[in-house]
Amino acid sequence: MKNLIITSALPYANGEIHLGHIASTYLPADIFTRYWRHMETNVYHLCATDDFGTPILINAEKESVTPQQYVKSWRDSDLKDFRSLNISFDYFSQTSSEENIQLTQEVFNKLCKNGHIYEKDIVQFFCDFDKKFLPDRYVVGKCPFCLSENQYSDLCENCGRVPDKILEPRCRICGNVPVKKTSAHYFFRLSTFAEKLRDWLTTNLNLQSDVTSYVLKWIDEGLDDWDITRDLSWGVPIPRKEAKGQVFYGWFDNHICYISSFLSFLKESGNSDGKELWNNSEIFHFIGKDIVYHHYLFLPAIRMGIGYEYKLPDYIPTRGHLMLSNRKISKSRGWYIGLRDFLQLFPSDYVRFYLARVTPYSQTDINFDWDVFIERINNELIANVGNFIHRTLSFINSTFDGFVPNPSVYDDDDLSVEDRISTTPELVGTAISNNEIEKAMKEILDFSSNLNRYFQKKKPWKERETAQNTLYISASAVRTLAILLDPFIPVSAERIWNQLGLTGSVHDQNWSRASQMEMKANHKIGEVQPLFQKIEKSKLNLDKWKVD
Ligand code: B3M
Ligand code: ZN
Repeated sequence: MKNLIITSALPYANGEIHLGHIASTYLPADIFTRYWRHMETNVYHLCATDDFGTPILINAEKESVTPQQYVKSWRDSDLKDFRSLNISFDYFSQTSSEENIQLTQEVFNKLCKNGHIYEKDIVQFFCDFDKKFLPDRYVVGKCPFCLSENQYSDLCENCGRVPDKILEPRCRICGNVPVKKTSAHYFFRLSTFAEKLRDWLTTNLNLQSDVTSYVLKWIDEGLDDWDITRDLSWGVPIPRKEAKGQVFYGWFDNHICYISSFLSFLKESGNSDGKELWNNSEIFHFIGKDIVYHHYLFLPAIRMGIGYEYKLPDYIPTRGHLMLSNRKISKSRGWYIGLRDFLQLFPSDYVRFYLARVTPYSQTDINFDWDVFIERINNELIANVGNFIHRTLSFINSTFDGFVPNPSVYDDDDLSVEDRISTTPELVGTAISNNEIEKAMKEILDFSSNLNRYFQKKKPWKERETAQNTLYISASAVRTLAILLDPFIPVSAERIWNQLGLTGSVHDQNWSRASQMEMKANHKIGEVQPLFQKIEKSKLNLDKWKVD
């Protein structure tokens, strides 16, 4: 059986999950995972919290808790949020786990042995006022590549590059100009992997070409070696006597957690040969476009550096940022939609439906617009899909006492619907497996529109003779819809399944059976209820998110 390992980028244990994370990463990964669970495959959807780093330490200090307590509370909160949106992880670990610490140190030792690490004294920013070394995000300044102001020293959000030497530095905590201090650091020789990376990027045709083309440009410009040491107490300790008080940079250990969580998960399920299974699986790392550099260069180079002991990703599905009413999301300015707030107003399936409907498989930014959201829920999810299902099931109740009628000889209209039932599941499945979730959603909506037209044309409330065929076929189509919708809106799909009075769970149905008309004549359907409720904008309080 085919094995798929699917990872979603690890959220920092340092703030709430918002719709931006969901749209670019967790929802696409979850739809993909849920689809593959309907196919005969072993699927493992893994994630973890990203626990280490200066921001987390500083925030824990501010709240007078230990960093362990701090990350635990965010981990609990993230898990709760993911569950409320029905993101179905098989395993949710954390980068500060014993297993990850151990594997990270092991990887470092192997890299040293293979000659990919060297030591160098570096001069670092130190804030005399805060009495701290100021790594990464704690120094802001001007990007040396694109000259954009107010960028972090480890990632320019304007051009996406990792600036080695930020211009006009300032301490982000207090705003003072930091002083410089020297300490010995370990460096990973990323530069020596340029050709191997170029090779991999150009021969792995599963990668999205719009991404690889700019990553290749970065290689052409020259790659800098990576400083993987931080003078900090909160992180994976560097396993060297002389590095006492130093830890690894979070981006050294966090992606190793993809592997360590898989190994832990398997071990807990009684399988100790995780490495072999990893290497016999297709590997997918789902990410947002802001962490392309780390996943297309750093991560593969480290796996190469330890002798390909764990295979490289086959796919790195990468998607754009979510905009809110066409403006960039900014947590500090409060311009974002927290998942928890959103789910207080709407059922989880509404956000899943909408984001799946508008999220392309590309770098293009995704826009969240309230009017479009309301329109799509009301007109597509409810007036199209919900309407067909509800009218079919209500009609069976009112006219056939809740029993699926017995069909007779089909006419051309019936045959054409039968044909759509047999072909649509494959179209939808292929689109999902190509990661084109918005295309898959359009196929389903198209199928459903067609079903509404069929029902309308056959007028079963008038045409008593053909009504039995119409309702038998429509009930079968509802069953097909339940399976097709399951990866996207799992709660509603299960409700449809129950309203059809079918046994078992829709989540356990084989995808190929969606293309068969398996409703039995004389089958008694379940209790019928409207699936969705229209959104009435006037009754919503959206003040919090008003565009000014
Ligand atoms: N924790 C989140 C981010 O930079 C970061 C991802 C790690 S994935 C290995 O968006
Ligand atoms: Zn820049």
